[in-house]
Amino acid sequence: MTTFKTLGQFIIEKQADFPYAKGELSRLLRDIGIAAKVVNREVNKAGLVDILGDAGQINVQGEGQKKLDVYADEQFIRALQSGGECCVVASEEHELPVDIDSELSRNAKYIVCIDPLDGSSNIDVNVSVGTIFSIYRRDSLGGRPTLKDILQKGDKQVAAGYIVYGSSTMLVYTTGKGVNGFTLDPSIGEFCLSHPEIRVPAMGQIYSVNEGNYSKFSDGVKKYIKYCQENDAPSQRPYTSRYIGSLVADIHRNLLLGGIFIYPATRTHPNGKLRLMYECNPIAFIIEQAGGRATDGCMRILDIEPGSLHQRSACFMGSTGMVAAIEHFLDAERNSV
Ligand code: P6P
Repeated sequence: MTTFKTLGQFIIEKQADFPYAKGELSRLLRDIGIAAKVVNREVNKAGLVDILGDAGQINVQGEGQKKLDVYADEQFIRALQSGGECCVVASEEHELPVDIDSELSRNAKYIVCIDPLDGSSNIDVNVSVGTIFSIYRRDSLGGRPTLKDILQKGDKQVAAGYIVYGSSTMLVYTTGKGVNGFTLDPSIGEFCLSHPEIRVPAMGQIYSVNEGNYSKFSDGVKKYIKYCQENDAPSQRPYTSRYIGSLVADIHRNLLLGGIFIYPATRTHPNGKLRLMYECNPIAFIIEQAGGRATDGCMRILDIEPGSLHQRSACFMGSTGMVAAIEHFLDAERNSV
């Protein structure tokens, strides 16, 4: 039986893990939790009000922006502006960083990279969507933060998390001392600790990949998929393919049950599709903190040196044993060239 504890109580309690903490990161996480509740309210009633459909704009990714994309982006930026603990936001919805230059945040030391509403193509068909965030401490002192402050390796994250707006709404995050999950109780409007100390099983039987791209995959990825289709998992049960097309939903399932999420380089996405700064890095941080593994097929995702804000990366993330298995096929492919 998990002790009743709200996200706010948990954040304050865990602040003791950081002897020099002055509460800024705690307040920043609180601000993100507040925005998550506001976005959740709109996601939950998306079908009832005219907030579905395209916002008629195209984002930096060249993707049609859904109204909820724009709304979520506005709500998280607004919460971070009013909270005063963040100096700049790098958002999937903005080509350039959004400078949070206000009296309140003048000396803020945290940077937030965020995908305000991931999986938004699923909004209109009522499939789970999510928010993904990554928090860094700025390196530079004084003046406005620079792009160099933002483009830090994933290994330098001070915190990362996601919100999954699904059958229930959950916030899962890490500050580098394990992973904890909180479920929103709408009756009291609080995220409550529901999944303490999440650990991803070392092996699983679920593989998540868009097999519609099969013809565009490398031989190594094809060999892994074929292996899963023709063999039983170590549990002596057949491997299972599960793919929702919403990163947060696919990762959340594999985090809890064990499994691997695969978005490899393909002919149409030679560097992978998912963005390093606000999708791969935060998820990789969470997966590693839960005892799993996250690589781009060659190296640890958290060791990738970012070159640009919206750069993409291949990713193989989840149960250690399953990521190691696909790396075996990828290594064999590289060595056969
Ligand atoms: P595909 C959603 O657009 C997203 O960024 C992730 O949430 C998801 O995992 C991926 O793209 C799905 O991509 O090419 O399989 O539709």
